[in-house]
Amino acid sequence: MKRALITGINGQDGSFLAEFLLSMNYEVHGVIRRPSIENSTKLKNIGHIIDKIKIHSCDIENQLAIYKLIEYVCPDEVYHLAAQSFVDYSFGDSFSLMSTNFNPTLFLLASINQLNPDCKFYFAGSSEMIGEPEEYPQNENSKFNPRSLYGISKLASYYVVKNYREKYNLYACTGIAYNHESPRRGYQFVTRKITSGLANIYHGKQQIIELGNIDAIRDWGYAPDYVRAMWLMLNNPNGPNDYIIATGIPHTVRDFLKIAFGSLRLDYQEYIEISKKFYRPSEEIPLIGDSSKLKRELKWQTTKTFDEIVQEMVQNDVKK
Ligand code: G4F
Repeated sequence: MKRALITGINGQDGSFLAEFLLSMNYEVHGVIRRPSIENSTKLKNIGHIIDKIKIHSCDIENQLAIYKLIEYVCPDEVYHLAAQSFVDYSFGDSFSLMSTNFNPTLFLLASINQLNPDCKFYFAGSSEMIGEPEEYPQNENSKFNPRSLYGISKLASYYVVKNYREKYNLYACTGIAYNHESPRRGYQFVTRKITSGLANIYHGKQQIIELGNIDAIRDWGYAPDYVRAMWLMLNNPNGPNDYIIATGIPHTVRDFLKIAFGSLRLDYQEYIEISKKFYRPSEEIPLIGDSSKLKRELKWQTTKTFDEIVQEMVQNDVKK
């Protein structure tokens, strides 16, 4: 039986990945911060599988704690998903963001290299590493040009992963994932903000949703498809490599609104207010990914269309 360790196991991706690995007969270990363990409402994404997985309380910003964890669990595969993942284009709390998003990657790789060099390592990279693209769609050779500290922190980790792969021969790789959604998406991201706001409107608990630029374009996929890509990357017969994970299909926030509100026979225009406070720096070329390498080499496929993802999220929030 293979043993996997997931950082960020109670997040959207971590919880889907844990379910997927259990279905593949893995022994699944997850890392959670102590405050999350003590606050059971924060374990909502993994509550239904909590008896089937092993949870470790660990501060991943502490190098010694990471070292001991790798020594204790001795995993075959590590999926490093934990991060402060909301993209803030101000450079507000820069030090804590770097400490959360960059240091643990280095601590994990250094520990694996020393204790367990046969362990495979996945790092959750992001389209924010490409940031402000020069071409459309973007592929694995596109230029990196991050424009947020979040993107910089992910790019710094990407280079550490690449270095450990090239210098120490570790099986370490980065998935450059574009936006991916599900009913487990955090409430601050635009898709969940819309579906949870819509559910409140539908039940008479809210009047409007305040949004930023609804003509912003994104490449939105389905989170369970993206965790399958992570596993495929760690079980690649050709060895470790970096891949773009994306649908390649552009949609606006307005498209999302139309489908979401339309599914409840409502007109979104009556329920939204545009607020400059949610505006981001303008984007001339949208972040849309070309995942043909992943499809060609690892036979990855998507299972849900944009419409189906929106409908699933709306139905889930209305029911809740
Ligand atoms: O949902 P978002 O906040 O996601 P964003 O910034 O694209 O980041 C997500 O995807 C990245 C790439 O995969 C990840 F790296 C990152 O961790 C995260 O998962 O915003 C999506 C779009 C943006 O263009 C934004 O300008 O929605 C637009 N938007 C319009 N109104 C809004 C709003 N975004 C938010 N969060 N709130 C609004 O009111």
